[in-house]
Amino acid sequence: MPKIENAKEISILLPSPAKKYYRHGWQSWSLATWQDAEQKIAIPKPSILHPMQYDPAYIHEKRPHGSSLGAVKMENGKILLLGALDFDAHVFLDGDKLIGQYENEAGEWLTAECDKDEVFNLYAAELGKRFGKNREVKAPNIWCSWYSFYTHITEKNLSNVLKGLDDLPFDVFQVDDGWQQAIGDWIPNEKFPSGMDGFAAQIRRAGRTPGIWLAPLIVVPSSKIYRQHPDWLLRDKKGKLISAGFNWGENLYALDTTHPEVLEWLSALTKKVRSWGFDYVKLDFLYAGALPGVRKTPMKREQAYRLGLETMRNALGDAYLLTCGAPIIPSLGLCDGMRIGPDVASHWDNHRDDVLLSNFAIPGTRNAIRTTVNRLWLKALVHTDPDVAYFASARNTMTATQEKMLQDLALVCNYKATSDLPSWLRAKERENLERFLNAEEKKKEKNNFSAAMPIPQSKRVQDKLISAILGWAGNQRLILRASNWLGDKELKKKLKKQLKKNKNTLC
Ligand code: 9PG
Repeated sequence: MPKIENAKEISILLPSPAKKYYRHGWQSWSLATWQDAEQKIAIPKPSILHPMQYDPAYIHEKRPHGSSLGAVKMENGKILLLGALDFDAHVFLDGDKLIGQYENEAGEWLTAECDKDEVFNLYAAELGKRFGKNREVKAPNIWCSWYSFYTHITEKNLSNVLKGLDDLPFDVFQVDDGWQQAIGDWIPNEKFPSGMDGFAAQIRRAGRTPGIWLAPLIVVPSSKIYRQHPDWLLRDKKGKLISAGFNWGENLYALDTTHPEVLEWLSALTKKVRSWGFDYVKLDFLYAGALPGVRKTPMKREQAYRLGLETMRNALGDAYLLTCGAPIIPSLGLCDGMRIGPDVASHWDNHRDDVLLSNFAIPGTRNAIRTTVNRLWLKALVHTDPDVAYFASARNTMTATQEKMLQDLALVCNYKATSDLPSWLRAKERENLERFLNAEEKKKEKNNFSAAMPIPQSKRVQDKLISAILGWAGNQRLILRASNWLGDKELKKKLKKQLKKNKNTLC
């Protein structure tokens, strides 16, 4: 029988030895996996990315552990789950014990033991009672600009895509990262001369729902908001800024969502985006709101995050809200969809990221499938976004089987999106995409995702050495900036070439 009790710390003696441990990563991109009870998963590298990929408070924990919940497959064949029903909780496998800890005050814990995965459904039901569920609307079919153009979007190239989608059954046309002046300054840049209201109107005229990306809880030093409001930023006890990671060649910092002015600003920002005409909003890098730090109004860090999210949810009215890079449990009930894994990429895996950096939150299709499959129990509460699927096979390095596995996962999630440009698709691939967009939901049991599940590890001494060097290099801002710049240059060149080729046709 499931049991609910209130405690700051709870310790459960396992009735039978642990074989596998369900490790639940904190936010969308953090690893969720069934690991061997004895397995040591190395600390991911580089450490500069820790705040944006994992819960930095537990990064050095040696025991198998996870955020909010943990579960054990035991030798007797049963599964025992320990799940928090409140904020700021962590679970550890400690030999023959499953230990749950809240960071500050006591809170509720669910303990359940079943023959099968049913324990996850019991946990989801209790979460639903406390945090609520999404609204009962079907997830839309989405064209998203990220995985083809990355930040190199312009009004012109996106309007070409809009035309090229023609009669493909997409509901939403979502503008991703690249439209804004800076991370923190959510004003259209010169690449969108009609403004975002103008572009949203264009999307609507084409018969699609306008969608947009924002990362409202982070700021970069080059933004105006960073310079104008130093008192809005999350700091430590000594007043030093808390790092929210490193991206776009810059340090990332977090807004303090307990600051009344920040809440007002978040509300005004999301209302502005709505007034531009966007009915689908992807809020990204949300973990920043729940990082450990000293807040203006002291409260649990995940509760502080939820306050920020709730403020935005209210301001968004009936818009579809997709959360991304989001702490999983504290986002429930406030969003319609949630990214439940890291980013996909046009490759399956990457030796550097998997073996040398032990980083399973870095974009890559196998990483995305692994974590998403292990979070499918969330389907009872929210639309589960597995990220985009690929169809233009000449544009990615995956095998047909790998491409198909990602497409099938989208059908299991019943959340369908792509970034492939219509001009990339051969006739057969376009047909395939159309069939996919019209397809019914698939059952998880009827699919085999096992090829994506293992956690690659290497015992080779050379790998250990290279790993140490790479870990060091990955923390050097100059190297990160240079690689960001080189990657950007390469992408720009590719896109230019392609635009030239398609000059008279559609992009
Ligand atoms: C826009 C992108 C897209 C994408 C989001 C997010 O940890 N990482 O290295 C990491 C890199 C990129 C990233 C997330 C994490 O992408 O998930 O869909 O919107 O931002 O910048």
